[in-house]
Amino acid sequence: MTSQPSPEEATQTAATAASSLGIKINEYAQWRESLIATINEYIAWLDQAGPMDAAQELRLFDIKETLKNDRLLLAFLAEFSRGKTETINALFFADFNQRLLPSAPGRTTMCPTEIFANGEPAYIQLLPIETKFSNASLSELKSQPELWQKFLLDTQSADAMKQTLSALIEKTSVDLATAKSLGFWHEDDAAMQKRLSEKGTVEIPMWRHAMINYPHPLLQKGLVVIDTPGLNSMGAEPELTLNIIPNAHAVLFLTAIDSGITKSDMQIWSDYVKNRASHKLVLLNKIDMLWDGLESDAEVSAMVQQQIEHTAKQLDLDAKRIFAISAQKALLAKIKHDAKLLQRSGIDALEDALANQLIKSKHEILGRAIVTECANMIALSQKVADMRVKQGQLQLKELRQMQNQQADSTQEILLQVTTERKRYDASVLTFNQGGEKIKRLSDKLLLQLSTGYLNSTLEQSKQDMGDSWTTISLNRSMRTLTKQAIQLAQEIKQNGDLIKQEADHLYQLFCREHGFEKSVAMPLNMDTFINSMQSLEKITNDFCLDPINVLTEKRFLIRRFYHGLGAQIQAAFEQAQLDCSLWLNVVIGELKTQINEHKKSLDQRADALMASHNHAEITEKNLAATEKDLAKLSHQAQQLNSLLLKLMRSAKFHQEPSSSAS
Ligand SMILES: Nc1nc2c(ncn2[C@@H]2O[C@H](COP(=O)(O)OP(=O)(O)OP(=O)(O)O)[C@@H](O)[C@H]2O)c(=O)[nH]1
Ligand SMILES: [Mg+2]
Repeated sequence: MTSQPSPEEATQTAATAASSLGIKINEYAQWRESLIATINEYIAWLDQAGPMDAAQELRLFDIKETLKNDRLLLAFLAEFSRGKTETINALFFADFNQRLLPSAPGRTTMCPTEIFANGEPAYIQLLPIETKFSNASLSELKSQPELWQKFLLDTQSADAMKQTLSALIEKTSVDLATAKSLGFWHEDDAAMQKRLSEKGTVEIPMWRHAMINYPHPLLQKGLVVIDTPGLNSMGAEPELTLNIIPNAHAVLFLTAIDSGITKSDMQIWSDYVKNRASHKLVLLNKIDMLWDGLESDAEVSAMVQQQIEHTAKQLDLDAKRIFAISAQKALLAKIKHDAKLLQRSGIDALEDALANQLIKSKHEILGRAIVTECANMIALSQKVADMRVKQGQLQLKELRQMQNQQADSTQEILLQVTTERKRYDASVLTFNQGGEKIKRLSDKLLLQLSTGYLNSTLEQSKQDMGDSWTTISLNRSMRTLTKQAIQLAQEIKQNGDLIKQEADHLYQLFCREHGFEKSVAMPLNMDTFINSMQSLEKITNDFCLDPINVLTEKRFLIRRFYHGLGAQIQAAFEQAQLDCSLWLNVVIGELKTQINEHKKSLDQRADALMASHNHAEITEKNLAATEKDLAKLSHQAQQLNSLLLKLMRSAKFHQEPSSSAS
C-alpha cells in the first residue's frame, strides 16, 4: 500500500517540489498579479484625479478579469498507447504516489479529457456519447450541466479517486449503424471487425468528453491540460480541430520508441498537429526500452539521438523540437524520489522547454494586447495631466499679472480668456457635428457584425446546404461564407477609414485652434477577423479533402462539423465586434477627453479671474490655491510616469531559463 498524502500535503509537496515547469508557471502567475496591481494603481490614480469615465472603468475591470481568468492550455495528442496519460501522470500527479489517471497497454483513454481547477470541490464530469446525435457544439453543451454526469472526487484517498477516474476508459456496445453515425466505425480496424463478426456489435466510448476539476497548484494557477484518446477513439470531434488545437498554447505530440512512426501516427501528425497547432513539441517516449543493460550509456544515447533525427526527418521538424523521455520512469522516479532515474528519464528538459513554450506563446498574446491597451490609456491620462499643469501655469500667470498690473490690463486678460472660450465653443459645435457623423458610421459598422446579420448569413448558408451533407457542399458553403466575411471586413474597414478621416479632421482642428498636442486616430485593423475566417476555411478544406470524410455515409460527421464551424464563426464575429467597439471608443474618445478637460480649465480660469477682478484679497487667495493645485497636478503627472514605466517593464517579461530552475 502506498501512503497517501492529504490534499493539503499533496498541494504543498507539489508546490515545493518546484519543478522548472512549476517555477515558471508561478512566475507567470506573479507576472499577471503584478500587472493587475499596476492596473489597480492606475485606477486609484484615475479616481483621485477626478470623476472616472464609466466606459474606461468598465474596460479596466474587464482587462483585470481577463488576467485573473487567464488559462494556459496544454494539449496532448498521439495515437493510442504512446504514453500521453502516463506523461500527464508524471508531470502533474506524481504526488499521489501512484498512477492516478488510467494508463495501460492498448486503448485506454476513451474521450478527450480536460483537467483544470476552478475552486469548487474536486469532481469529474462526463458527457454521454449520445449527445453526438444533437447538432449542439461542445462549447454549447458545456453550458448545459444537466446533460453531464457528475461524480465528486475524494481527494483524501488516491484509491477512491483512481476508482472514480476509471470512468475515463468506459465503453459501451452499439450496432454498426450507430457506430458509423457517431464516427466510430473504422473499416480497417481488425479488432473492431472481429468483435462485429463475433458479437454483432461495435465497442465505442461511453463518454464524449470529460472534465476533471482538481485542486492542483499548477492548475490553480490557470494551467489546463487536455488529454485525448488515440485516432480511432476520437470519433471526429470537430471541436478539437476547430477550437482546442488551434487555441492551445502548447501541443505535445507523442511518438514511442517501440512503435516508431506508423501510418496512423503520421495521420494524427498531419491532420491535427502539423499545420494546426501554432506551438508544438514532439516527444519520443519510452526510451527506457533501450536500457536493457546490454548496451553502454553512450550506445543508448547514440541510438536515441539517431531515432530523434529519424523522427525529425519523418515529421519534417527541427530535431531540437523533439524530446526523448521515459514517462514511466519519470513517474517512478518522482514517486521513489530517485534523482538519478529522474535525470535519466529526460522529464526535466521537457518541463523546461514546455514551460518556455507555454509562457512565451501566452505572453505574446495576452501581454502584448493588454500592455499596449493600458499603455495607451495611461498615455492619454498623461496628456490630460500635462494639459492641467499647463492650464494651471497659465492661470497662475494671469493671476500674477492681475495682481501686479493696472485695471485696464486686467480687462485685457479677461477679454483674452472670454475670446478663447468663444473660439472654443465654435470648435465644439464642429466637434459635435463630426461626432454625430462618426456615431452614424459607427452604428452602421457595428450592425454589420451583429448577431442578426450573422444569423441571417448562417441561415442562408444552411438553406444552401439543404439536406446535402457532402464534403463538396460543405466546402462550397464555407468558401462562400469566408468570401462574404472578407467582403464584409473590407466594407467595415472602408467605414473605419471614413471614421478615421473624420476623427483626424477634428484632431487637426483642435491642434490648430486650441494648441492640443498633434495627434491622429489609430486605423481600424480587421486582420485578426480575416485571419480567423481564413484559417477556418483552411480547416474545412482539409476536412473535406480527407479521404475518410469524402464517403457519403459520413454525412453525420459533416453535419456535426458544419455546426461546430458555425460556433467558431460566431466566436470570430463576437471577437471582431468587441475589437471594433473598443476601437470606436478610442477613435475620438481621446479627443473628447481632452476637449472636456480644456473646457473645464477655461471655465476655471475665467471664474478665478472674474472673482479676483478688483479684489486684491481674493486674488491673493486664488494665487495661493492655484499654486497649491499646481504642485498637486505636477505630482500627479509624475506618478503617471512611474506607472507607465512599471507597465512597460511588465511588457519586457521574458521567460529566459531561470537560474533557480535547474
Ligand atoms: N516502458 C514504458 N512504458 C510506457 C512509458 N510510457 C507509457 N508506457 C506504457 O504504455 C502504455 C500506454 O500508456 P498510456 O499512457 O495509457 O498511453 P496513451 O497515449 O494515453 O494511450 P490511450 O489512452 O490509449 O490513447 C501503458 O502501459 C504505460 O504504462 C514509458 O516511458 N516506458
Ligand atoms: Mg491515455
